[in-house]
Amino acid sequence: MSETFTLVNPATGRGFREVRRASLDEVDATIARAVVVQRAWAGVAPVARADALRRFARVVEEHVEELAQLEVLNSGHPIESARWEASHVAQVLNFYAGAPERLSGQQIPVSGGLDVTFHEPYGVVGIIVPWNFPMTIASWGFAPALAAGNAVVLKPAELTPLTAIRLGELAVEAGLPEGLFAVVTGSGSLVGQRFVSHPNVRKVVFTGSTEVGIDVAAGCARGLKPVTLELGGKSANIVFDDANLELAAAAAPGAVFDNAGQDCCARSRILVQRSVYDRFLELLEPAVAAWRVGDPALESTQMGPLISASHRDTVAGFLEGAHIAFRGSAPEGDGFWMPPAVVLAGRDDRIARDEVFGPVVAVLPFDDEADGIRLANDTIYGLAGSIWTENLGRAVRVSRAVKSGVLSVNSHASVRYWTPFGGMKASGLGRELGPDAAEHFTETKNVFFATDPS
Ligand code: TAP
Repeated sequence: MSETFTLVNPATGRGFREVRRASLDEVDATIARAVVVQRAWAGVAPVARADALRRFARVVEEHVEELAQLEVLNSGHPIESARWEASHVAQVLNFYAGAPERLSGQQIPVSGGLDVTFHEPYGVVGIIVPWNFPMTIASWGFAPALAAGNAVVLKPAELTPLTAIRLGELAVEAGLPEGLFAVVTGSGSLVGQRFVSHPNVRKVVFTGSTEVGIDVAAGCARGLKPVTLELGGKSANIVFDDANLELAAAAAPGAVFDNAGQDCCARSRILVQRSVYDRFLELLEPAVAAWRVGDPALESTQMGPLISASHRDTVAGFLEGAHIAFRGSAPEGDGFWMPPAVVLAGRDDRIARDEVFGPVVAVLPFDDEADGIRLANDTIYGLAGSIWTENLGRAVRVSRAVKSGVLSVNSHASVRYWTPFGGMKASGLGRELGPDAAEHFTETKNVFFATDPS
């Protein structure tokens, strides 16, 4: 493996920068330094840790435009999305800056003394990030982990390291100790695996494919270290015949084609009640035609290119032999462009079962509520999903019956930093974000103080 990796602008297909691959010795040295820095950080007064994270948040806020432009260049995200993502990182930091002073333990009644619990940080936490949302997914790990008194070593995806590298620099500019939040670039098989196998990395957070996630979990099991997994999805957008069909159809393209479908929460299966199936498709077609695919630098753009040529080939493979009902448009040229596609699928078709991770949606009919629930759950995954109905009782019944970690009714919103996020079944283990995330980066210690030592 060469010592550097060439970054390619997905909108032009042209290489623009070389990034170093860390060696095993460098990874080990970074972890060793993190061990030392973490001891001091855990001893910092909670209010001072909170202040440090608020300063980090402010510095990120001051660099939103720079971070957003890096994401446009490196990942092809539309500029408006990239600005949202960079602001989101600052908000996540601000939110978890409130955690150090709120990590309260318990006082438990025990005779003969005082029994209390402490939330102790793990030590060094390893965070492995995919290429689809390089900034936001990184922050979901590093902000609560730091707040809880841990050090963080973070590995961005090799394809998209630029915003993570910059966030590492901004942490130091904001006054966080050097080495407390260390970004290590390099391959998953070397850097990522070392986080898994190194005895001094005491917890791992992995986001990416289910296949690699299973390997990571197996490696963590060998080291008896906890792991949080955010994996793939095949989320259902369930449209009942009592839904506001106009709203449901207008919202459907954004729910699956946002970030060119490279989103673990993409509603990549639209399940439509048979009685309104034709009408829904009639409404969906103009909404897909209006979806603006183009230059990610333009504020009017809703969807940019795919991340790489090879990923585009993989996505295109799903369309071979598929019954494409209609497509949107995309620019011609050297970038990794692909027009969105709407496919009419059968329940056993590969496109209705496997995660495509591209701008492709499978539409399937269902008969009644029970059949809709059965179809929604007919997948190994269980990350997100949406339910469109005007019937409150149905909304409650179906949202309790669909086995997914994050559901929305008459909406596609999945991600808020103050509500929990994560998947069931093959979509993952554990939860990120929400009020409890900092606690997930601690382990409980129980201490009994005898009042009458014997
Ligand atoms: P993965 O191969 O799973 O990569 C995700 C992260 O894990 C990257 O940082 C990767 O590093 C690292 N990694 C790879 N092999 C590893 C190993 N053996 N040990 C530790 N870390 C390792 O995903 P991908 O190649 O980016 O995408 C493949 C498919 O995964 C996609 O098509 C999609 O279906 C799914 N995916 C899902 C998500 C989410 S959010 N659930 C995100 C991305 C991809 P390098 O890339 O630097 O090698």
